[in-house]
Amino acid sequence: MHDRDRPIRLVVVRIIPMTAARALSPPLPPTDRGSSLILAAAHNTAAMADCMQEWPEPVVRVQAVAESGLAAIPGCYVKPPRDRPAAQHLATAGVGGDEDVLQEPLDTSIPVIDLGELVAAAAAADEGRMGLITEAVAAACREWGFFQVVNHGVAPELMRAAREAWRGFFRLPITAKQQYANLPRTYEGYGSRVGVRKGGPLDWGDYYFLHLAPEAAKSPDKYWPTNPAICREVSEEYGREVIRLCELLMKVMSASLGLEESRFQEAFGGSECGVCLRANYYPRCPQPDLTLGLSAHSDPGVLTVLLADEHVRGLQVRRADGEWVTVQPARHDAFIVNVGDQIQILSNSVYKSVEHRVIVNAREERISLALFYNPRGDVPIAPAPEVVTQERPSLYPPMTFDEYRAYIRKNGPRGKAQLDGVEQGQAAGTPPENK
Ligand SMILES: O=C(O)CCC(=O)C(=O)O
Repeated sequence: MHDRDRPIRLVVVRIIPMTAARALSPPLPPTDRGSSLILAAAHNTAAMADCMQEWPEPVVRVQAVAESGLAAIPGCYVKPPRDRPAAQHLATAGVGGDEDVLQEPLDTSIPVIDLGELVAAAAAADEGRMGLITEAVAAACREWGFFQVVNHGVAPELMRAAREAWRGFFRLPITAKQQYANLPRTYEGYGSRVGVRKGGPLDWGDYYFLHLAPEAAKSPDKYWPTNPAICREVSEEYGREVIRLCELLMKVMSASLGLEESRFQEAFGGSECGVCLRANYYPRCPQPDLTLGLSAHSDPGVLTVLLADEHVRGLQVRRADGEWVTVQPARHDAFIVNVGDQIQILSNSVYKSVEHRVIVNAREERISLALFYNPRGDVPIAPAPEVVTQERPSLYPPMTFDEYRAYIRKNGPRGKAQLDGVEQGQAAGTPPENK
């Protein structure tokens, strides 16, 4: 392991807010392990700010590699054998009509939850209807960390329009998209990598990342594409509607854990929660057996609402037994919802965020829209006192999302390493690779 890789873990293991860490002076004795880690974290945060100004090497668009006609993918996209998709998954991830999409055996499908009655009750301000589905949601969150929702209140036409607007963007010539090229400091814009480690492995996908909320974080004029013309307007409306769905899901998930309906929202920053959209584009790949569209990761935020491609499968979820399962969208207008790391922290690991990844396809490109509902950046998140008991003591120290997310932004997707690193009682500072 190179020295340049080591600071990663120190950013993750801090125990007090970074603002306080910055104020610490002079250095404490070297025997004070906690304090020296905090100082190291502060130092590394500054170092990280520097290294996150620019990408470490020229960014190559995956679309350009795919369109170059190479028969073999460049080595930077080749995954170690243990991370490659199994042959039978590639065979079932093909393209197909509706019958094909609906043919997978039910026992490998993540649960599908019908929100119809709840959405109607919410529209009629009929409180107290939550009990209708809390059990199903609790079971899905415990067993899978993933579920699909149908009849969720977001219009199918809007979903289709959002997909098509972003498909339109990715189909533009690369030169037309370059003006939106992103930088690692905010990630906003058109990107082709996550993580700033020089020579680090790359995934077979391009993306577009933008902030939808809070209002102060949004910069449509600076960061949102104007081509296709519909993209801004549709993204705005899509964001508004899916955020509403997230707020409903927060209530249901909070109630499903036996907490007040408003508990999650309050804990994660009330009306100041952050929301981002990541439109993913996975071009055709000549060697899908060697690579991934997106490496295994759990989502750092609260929850994610994914609109998957209506024709091409690709999302895989790691089941409790360690097997990868290809997700079968229940319908073209279904959303796939997953528990993020912050719910794992707040629930003291009763609900767990689950690793997922994306496999790619030799015959078809694939598109997906992931909307990430995140905590307000500066609110320390820790297990809710209601779920901490003597038998189940708190597993996580408080940490703000801004600090937490820095790990992923620097390192890119690495399974659940960022969460494993913050569990109380673990050897603080031990790099995930060495565990
Ligand atoms: O493309 C997909 O199906 C999943 C995307 C995803 O996991 C992400 O953007 O974090």
